[in-house]
Amino acid sequence: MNRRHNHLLLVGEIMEKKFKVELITAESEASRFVRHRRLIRFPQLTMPMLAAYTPPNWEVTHTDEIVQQVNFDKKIDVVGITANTPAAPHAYRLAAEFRKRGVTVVIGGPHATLLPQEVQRYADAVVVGEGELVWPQLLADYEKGELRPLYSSCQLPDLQDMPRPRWDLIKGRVYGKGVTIATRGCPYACEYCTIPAMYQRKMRYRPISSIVEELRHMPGRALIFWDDNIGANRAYAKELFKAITPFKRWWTSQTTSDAAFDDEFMELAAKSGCKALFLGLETISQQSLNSANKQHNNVEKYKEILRRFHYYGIAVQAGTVFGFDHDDRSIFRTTVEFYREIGLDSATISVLIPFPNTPLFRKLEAEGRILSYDWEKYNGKKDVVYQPALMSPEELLMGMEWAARQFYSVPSIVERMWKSRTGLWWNLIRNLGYHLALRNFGNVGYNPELPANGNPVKQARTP
Ligand code: B12
Ligand code: SF4
Repeated sequence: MNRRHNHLLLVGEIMEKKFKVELITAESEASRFVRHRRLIRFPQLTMPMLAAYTPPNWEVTHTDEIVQQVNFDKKIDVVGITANTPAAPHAYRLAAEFRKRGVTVVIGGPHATLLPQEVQRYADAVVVGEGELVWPQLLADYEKGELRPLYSSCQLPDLQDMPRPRWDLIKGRVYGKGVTIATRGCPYACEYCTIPAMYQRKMRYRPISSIVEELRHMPGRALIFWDDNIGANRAYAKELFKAITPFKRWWTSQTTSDAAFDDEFMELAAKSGCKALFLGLETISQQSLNSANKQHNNVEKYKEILRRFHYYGIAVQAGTVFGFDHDDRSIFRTTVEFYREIGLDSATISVLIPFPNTPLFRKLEAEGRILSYDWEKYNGKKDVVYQPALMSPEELLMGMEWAARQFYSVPSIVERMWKSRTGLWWNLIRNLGYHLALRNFGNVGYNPELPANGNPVKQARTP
C-alpha cells in the first residue's frame, strides 16, 4: 500500500465517523491542586481503555483533568465521565454543564458502581461495574435513540480479546504512556476496599501472548500494570514475568506482601525489570488488620518482607492508612519509627476512607459515626469523615500530616535510603519529590501524643 492509498483510507475512516464522544477523567479540585504539583504523576487507564472499545463510527476525544481543562463547548453527542468517590460532586457539576448544552451524559467508574441511584440524578445513563461489554451496546442504543438509564454487565468481561489501550489519548508532558493491565480483580475482601464491589471478587487474566504483543507496540521504557493484585495467582504471574523479560522494561504494579516469601516469584519479577511494587501494608497494628479482614498481612513479618524485597532489588511503596479503631495517638510516631527501622523506600500516607457501600461504611453508619456525606471530603488527605475510636478527627488528620512530614524529612530519607540501598537514583528522586510536594503545603500537622501547647501549626492545608 502506498502513501496515497493510506491517505485515502484515512479520509474514508474520518468521513464514516458519524458521532462524537468526549471521555473525561474527572478529578476533584483538591486532587487537581495536589497532583498538578507533584513531580511524579501516573495516567489512569480507564478512558484510553474505554476508547479502544468504542465503535469505529464514533470519533473519540479525551480530557484528563490532571493535565487538561474541560472544554464545554466542544461539538459532541455524548460525554462519558469516569469518577471516583471524591471526584463525584465535581463530575456532577461537569454533567450539569454538558446537559445545559444538550449533550448526553454517561457516568461510570467506582462511585457510579457503588451508588448508581445517586448518580442517575445527574446523568442520562449510568454504567455499573465494568464497561467492556456494555459501552458498545450503550452507544448503539444511543444511535437508535433507545438509551437506557442504567447499564450493568450481566456477564463479566473475560479480557481474552482486550484491544490495545488508546495511548495516543494520554496527554501531558510528564505522563508516561506505558500503562496496561494483565489481570483484573483481587481474591481478598478487605473491609474498606471498593475492589470487591467493582469486580465481584472474580479474577480475570489476559492471555500472556496478548500482553507480549501489546508490549511490542507500547511506547517508552517504563511500564505500569494497574492491576489490583498482580501476584494473586503466582503461577500466572511467573509465566508473565518470564514472557516480558526480553522487553527489558522497568515496571511496577501492586501486590500483597506475602509474595515476598515466594523466591521464584521475586526472582522472576526482578529479572523481568520490576523496580518497585506497591504493597498495601496499611498499618503496623495486627489488631487493626484483623478487624479490617486483612489477616493476610502479618506485621511480625514486615521487616523480613522488606529485607527480601531489597535482596531482590525491588523497592517497596507501602500503602499506609491511619484511623483504624485500634489506632491510638501513638500510632503516628510508632509507624514512622518502624518504617525508618526497616528502611521502607516510600509510602502513600492517608487517613482511612469509609467509601460508600463498603462493609466499613455500613458498620460506621450503623454505629452513628459517619460525620459527613460530602463525597468531596472522602479524599483521605484533607478531611476525616467519621468519628475515630481513640482520638478526635482533628488529631487523626494532624497526626497523618505530621507522620507524612516526618517520614519524608531529610534525616528519614537518608536513613531509609541507606538501609534500603535499592534503586537509589530513582528512589531518591521519588522521595525528594514527596518531600518537596509536602514542603509546598507548609509545616502542617502535629504529633497528637504531645501536649497541645507544644504543637506547631494546626490548620488544615489549602485549598
Ligand atoms: C490508577 C489509580 C490511581 C492513580 C490515579 C491516576 C490518575 N491520573 O488519575 C493514583 C495512584 C494517583 C491514584 C490515587 C488515588 N486513588 Co486510585 N486507583 C487507581 C487504580 C489502581 C487503577 C485505575 C485504572 O486505570 N483502572 C483500569 C481501568 C480500565 O479500570 P476502571 O477504572 O475500573 O474502569 C472500568 C470500569 O470501572 C468501567 N468504567 C469506569 N469509568 C467509566 C466511565 C464510563 C463512561 C463507562 C461506560 C465505564 C466506566 O469501565 C472500565 C472498563 O471495565 C484503581 C483501581 C482499579 N482497579 O481501577 C484505583 C482506585 C480508582 N483509586 C482509588 C482511590 C481511593 C484513590 C485515592 C483516593 C487514594 C488516596 N487515599 O489518595 C487517590 C485519589 C486520587 C484522585 N485521583 O483523586 C479507589 C477508588 C475508590 C472509590 N470509591 O472511589 C480505587 C478503585 C482503588 C481501590 N482499592 O478501591 N489512583
Ligand atoms: S488486598 Fe488490596 S485490592 Fe484486594 S481487597 Fe484488600 S485492599 Fe482491596
